Amino acid sequence: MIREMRAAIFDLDGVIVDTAHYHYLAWKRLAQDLGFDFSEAENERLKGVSRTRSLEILLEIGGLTMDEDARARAAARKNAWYVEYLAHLDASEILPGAAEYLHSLRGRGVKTALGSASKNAPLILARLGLTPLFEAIVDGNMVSRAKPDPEVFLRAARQLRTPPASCIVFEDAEAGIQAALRAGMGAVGVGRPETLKTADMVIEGLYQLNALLGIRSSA
Ligand code: B16
Ligand code: MG
Repeated sequence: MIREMRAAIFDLDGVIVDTAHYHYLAWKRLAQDLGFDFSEAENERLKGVSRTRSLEILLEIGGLTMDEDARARAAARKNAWYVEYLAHLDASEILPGAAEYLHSLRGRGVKTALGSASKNAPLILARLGLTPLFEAIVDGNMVSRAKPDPEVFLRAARQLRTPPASCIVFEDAEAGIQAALRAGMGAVGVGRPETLKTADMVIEGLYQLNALLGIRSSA
């Protein structure tokens, strides 16, 4: 289906910046504190998933159960470590071509929004110096239903005053692709076609779109 892109909605982790590694370090630290190891391969299961659900998966991997209070405390400890790691984040960690692609969209009058599960998204955008490139920011603090529910992307479209059919979502997680499709939006997968099977198209990174448009990408 060919559609006019009047608005572009971006996931954060895995599309604009690779914060997955910092999430991994913080979850691994929690796992070790709880007495089990947590591998990078297992961390793949947490990508794009909310903090609460990530903890449930981690506990399942460690074969542990916790009551609600203990889970809330564990998630808060993990987040404190994660935020500590984010203190060192800077613009050099923006994924190749992301900033240039956002600039080019704005230059062509395409509206831009962020649609991320992360409650730390505003902090991350500020550290990367990217906040001014988004007209709307919808993050994990503003939604009650996680991807694959379309809530996050529908809210972003509403804030941009753009009908869903004129929005394209850029996402690295299959749950996010599902959310975009359920919202009635176009879905561009960022990553590998094997893992993003239902996307309308898949690219390796935003730098590829710059190449098509003749724009030079950083890094
Ligand atoms: P936080 P995205 C997601 O970001 C991450 O991919 C996922 O690993 C993380 O658990 C989730 O945000 C929640 O993050 O703990 O910072 O609220 O890919 O939706 O931009
Ligand atoms: Mg992501």
